Amino acid sequence: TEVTRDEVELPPPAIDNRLTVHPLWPEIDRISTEQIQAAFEGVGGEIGWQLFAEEGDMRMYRREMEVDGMVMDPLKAMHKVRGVSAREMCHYFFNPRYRYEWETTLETMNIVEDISTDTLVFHQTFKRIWPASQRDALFWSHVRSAPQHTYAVTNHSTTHADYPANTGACIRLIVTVCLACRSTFPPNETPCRENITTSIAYCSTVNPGGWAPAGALRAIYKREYPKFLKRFTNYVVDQCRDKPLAI
Ligand code: 6CM
Repeated sequence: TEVTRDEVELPPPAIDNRLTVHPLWPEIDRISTEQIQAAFEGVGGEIGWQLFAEEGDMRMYRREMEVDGMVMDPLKAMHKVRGVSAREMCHYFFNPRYRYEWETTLETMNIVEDISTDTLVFHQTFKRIWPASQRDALFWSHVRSAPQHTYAVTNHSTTHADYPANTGACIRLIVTVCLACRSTFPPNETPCRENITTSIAYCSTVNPGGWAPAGALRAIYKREYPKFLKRFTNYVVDQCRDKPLAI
């Protein structure tokens, strides 16, 4: 499938009307609202969250959870990035144009449905990581703005007749991911690259969809998630350098 959208288009400040008439709209609206709200809730006071990675302003927590012997650890990461806006962060996370440049676990990516300027359905396959079998995922991806200079992308698994699960070499994983970003700048100042800070909350819950050795899977997550968040945020800072700030 070809990437059809205008790659320079930023996330729209309001919900695209084309989305609100789509059959997935009620689910997309409900899950995005829940995910964005949960993303900004702290982990400090909550029991069961364990810090597993820390570097500079980045902190990553997980809650060990197994269902029928399968690892489904919810993950939550917090980070702070200076010099880029929430809208810019979400632009680079949402827009497929840039995905291969920051997503190192990706093997293939197809746009299954172009719903609206703020919503796409993707089919992706991931690189096979020994000793697990290869995984794929089919999910809608929705970007929206929220009050307080906030933008967020929510990705959530769905189904599609043209992409049945577990028919080929891949095991279908089920994923819910939210990248929620909020920008701040000093009161009574005009936001610019020099004074803007964006707080990031990244939440991910992956059901591996079939048995994978728990220890190996946790080791993969421990290595891959910090790598992803560092690489992605550095990528956005690099891309935005010398471009006018987009709030
Ligand atoms: O959120 C991330 N990427 C988004 C755009 O691609 C999207 C991806 C969701 C899928 C996350 C799957 C994680 C598993 C990848 C490793 C596969 C190994 C299989 C091992 C056996 C189960 O939301 C960034 C995702 C960063 C993941 C480290």
